[in-house]
Amino acid sequence: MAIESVDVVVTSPGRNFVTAVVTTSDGVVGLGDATLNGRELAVASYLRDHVAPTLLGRDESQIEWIWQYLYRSPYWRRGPVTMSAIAAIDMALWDIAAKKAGVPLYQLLGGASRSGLLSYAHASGTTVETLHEAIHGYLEQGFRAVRIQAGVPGLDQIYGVHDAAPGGTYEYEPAGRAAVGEAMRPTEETWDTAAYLRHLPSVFAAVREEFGGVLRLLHDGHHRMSPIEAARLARDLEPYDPFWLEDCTPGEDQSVLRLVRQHSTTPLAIGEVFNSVYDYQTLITERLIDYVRSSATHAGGITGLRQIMTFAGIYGIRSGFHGPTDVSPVGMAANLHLGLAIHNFGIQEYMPHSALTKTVFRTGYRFADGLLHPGDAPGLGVELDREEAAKHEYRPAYLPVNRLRDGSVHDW
Ligand code: CS2
Ligand code: MG
Repeated sequence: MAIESVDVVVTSPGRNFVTAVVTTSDGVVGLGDATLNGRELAVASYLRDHVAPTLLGRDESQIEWIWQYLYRSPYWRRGPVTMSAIAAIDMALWDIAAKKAGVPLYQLLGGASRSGLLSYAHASGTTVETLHEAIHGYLEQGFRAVRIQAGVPGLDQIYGVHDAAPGGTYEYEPAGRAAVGEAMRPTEETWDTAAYLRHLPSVFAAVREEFGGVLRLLHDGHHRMSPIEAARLARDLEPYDPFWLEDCTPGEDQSVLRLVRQHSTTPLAIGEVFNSVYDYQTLITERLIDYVRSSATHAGGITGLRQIMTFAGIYGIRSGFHGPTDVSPVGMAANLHLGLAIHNFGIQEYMPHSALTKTVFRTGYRFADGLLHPGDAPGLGVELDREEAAKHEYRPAYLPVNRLRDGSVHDW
């Protein structure tokens, strides 16, 4: 059989998503996530203008060959736009292969290595009190692990820190959005690393005091620290037994993690902005991290992410796949199938999509008792309702920009 069409669906049910829809000559449809937060249309064009025409008529069962073709043939390699586009095609081809076999995708990846995937939720609060409320809310939902982010005295608004909305819902959407057809500029937030470093250990202390020692606590540093600042925070959090400290420094310079390692035993997670196994080369071979944060969506699909996890497995490094709302339900399902199959699964981030998003993407994965499972429908187990998708036009949306008090642009 052969690839008959490759469509690209851009939809915005509450936030933007880009989906590749691959259809075969015998009528099987596969879905792939190509959502790159804030740069969605660049990937949509890459797929429509440069990838789709080269795939028509090719044998859709040659998943590895097509991955290598898309990776090696354009001359330009890697980067988030290219790798998200490759990811979408790769996921769609795996979806098709599993649908044709009549099995959930994890069965083609070696079968289940476990019964479910330990997942963590995003708990945050502008104060320690509201943070505690959020954690209590997630514990009631069954979570056994939470990422904790908190307000810092003297800073107005911090990315990823929100109090529960009226009615007690903890869902939030981090990107600001314009109206359909309107331009927008990202909002700017003021950041102060010294104030953050002074405050955060007291937040961990308060949470341990309230919730005891068993609950798994994670924290995301959003690439904001210098190497020595990161080393200090990793050391200061150690008494509170964090599950991990994520993105403590910007990811580009892998060697700086050596310094952080010298000063603490806090487990480290990095990689949500990485796109390929080469981004991890030093980190993995020198065991500078404990968890791989990539998602199938931004690391070349199931094929790309599996390469990373096979390499990481040799060094005892485990997965902590990126699962924010900007990874679409299709990308999330890809993470779950791979996570269920690999031996070196660690934990899965779970930021549930809104009810509106789920009217466009019908998902089969389930959450119970702290664990996610991809479900047992053939393929990825996600359906795209194209009629519903067409009702939600693309709207420009950007993450906020981080600036220091003097106005200079800061890492995040
Ligand atoms: C965050 C994300 O989930 C995380 O760990 O870092 O919210 C991230 O900021 C967004 O996915 C960026 O697109
Ligand atoms: Mg993160």
